[in-house]
Parts: sequence; structure tokens; C-alpha cells
Amino acid sequence: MTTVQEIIRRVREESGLDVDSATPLYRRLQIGLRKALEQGAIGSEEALPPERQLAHELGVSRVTVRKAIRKLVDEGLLVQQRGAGTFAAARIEQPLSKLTGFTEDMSTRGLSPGVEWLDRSLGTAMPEEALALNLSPGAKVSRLYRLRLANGKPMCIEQATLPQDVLPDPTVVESSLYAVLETLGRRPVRALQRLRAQLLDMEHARLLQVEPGTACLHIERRSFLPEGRPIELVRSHYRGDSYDFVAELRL
Ligand code: 16G
Repeated sequence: MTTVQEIIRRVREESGLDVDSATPLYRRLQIGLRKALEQGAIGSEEALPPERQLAHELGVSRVTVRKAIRKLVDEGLLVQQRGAGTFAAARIEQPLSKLTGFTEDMSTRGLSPGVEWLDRSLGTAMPEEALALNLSPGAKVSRLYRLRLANGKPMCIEQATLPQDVLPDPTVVESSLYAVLETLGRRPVRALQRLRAQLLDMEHARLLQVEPGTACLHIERRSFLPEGRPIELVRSHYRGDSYDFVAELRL
């Protein structure tokens, strides 16, 4: 937990409020607060110093503070609770060692999972999909393209490809793919994931409701049945400000 003075010092440093600049003060404060949040100077679910104190110590008006905060609430980085104050939005901690699905992950956290379908279709495997899923060129595949939400907030975009003999009809997936695979007796038991940082393009940024060029976490997952057959290739873009992937390491 950072002290109020330390938070204010970091925000002042990152905002460049004393520098001559054509950028409006609220915008500079918004950038400074965002950086303090991204760098962890204001931790997950930690309270922001009161508006009045921020305005006083940073030498700006309360209107400026309020405007910067409102912008960050719109970005999903801050949440306001009536009568209690403003807090850094909670980050989701996702262990990297358990093979679970999004619906299950959100439900165990008491969050309500949501989905916005962008596409559910049948098609022909592209070369990299055929390679990842051990299919012959031209094999039929089911594709699922969706925006996933937690309590209505966009969390990630997922593009999944499965062999058609594993998932014959993609439209049967309403909310959880893993629940459907379970009923088909084809739930994966193992997966390989590759994570890397990426900058969001216009389309993905729009869907995730962040500025284009914002950093995200790109994850590629290949999941396998008990006998070793790869049955799922998923490429996801996670909002960088909402997720922590946590791995336990042992000697
Ligand atoms: C997770 C998986 C994704 C899987 C989905 C199933 C990662 C990076 N991705 O989002 O591969 O298809 O869960 O979730 O964890 P569902 O059962 O809710 O459709």
C-alpha cells in the first residue's frame, strides 16, 4: 500500500503539470494518473486520495481533477463508489498452471461472464491453423470469434479454431465452449500457451474500449485431448490493464 504523499508525488512527476504545454491540464493529469496506475503506484482496488486533496496538492482546480478522473472511469481504470471515493479498478489474477475456461474463471470470482459474438462459422483451415491442429491442408474447421466481458466490461477478444469433427456446429456454443466440449466428451486436459506484449490495432482497441496503440497481452493457446490430439487453437488479446497472469515457480 502506497502512502497518499507517495501517490501524489508520483502523479505530479508523471503529469508534467508545471511544464509549459498546450495540452490541457486535465489531460496531463489523466496521463499522470494512468501512468501511476500502470506502474502499480496505486495498486489494484486501492483508494485514490480525495479529490479536494489532489486538487490542493497538485495546484489545480477540482474541476480539472474531476474531469481527469471521469476520463479514467470511462477507460475502466478507476471505479467510483458513491460516498466511499474513487478506487483503482480490480485486476484479475489468473494462474497460469490451471486449464480453465473464461466462463468458469469469471464465475469462480463472482463476476458475471458475458459474450458478444463477432463470428461463428465453418471454414477451411488456413495453413497455420492446419499446422497447429495437425490437420491436412483444406480440412474443415469451426471458428468462434468473440469479445468476452466481465460484469459488462470488455476483457479480451478470442479467435478460436477447432477441427470440425471435434465441434461440428459452432452455433451450438452460446456462452461456454468448454461446457459444450465437456458434453461432447472432448474437453481438453492440457494446453500450451505463448504470451507476448502487443499494441492494439484500431479494430481490437475499439472492441476493448481503449485507445488504439494501447499495450495488450497476446496469448496463443493450443489445447490437447488426453490422447495428445490438439483440438483448439485460440488467439486472444487481453486488456493489459485488467489482467495479471500469475505463475508459481518451484525449485
Ligand atoms: C479461455 C482460454 C481459451 C478458451 C476459453 C474457453 C486463455 C488464454 N484462453 O479464455 O483458450 O477457449 O477460455 O472459455 O485462457 P469458455 O468455456 O468460457 O468458452
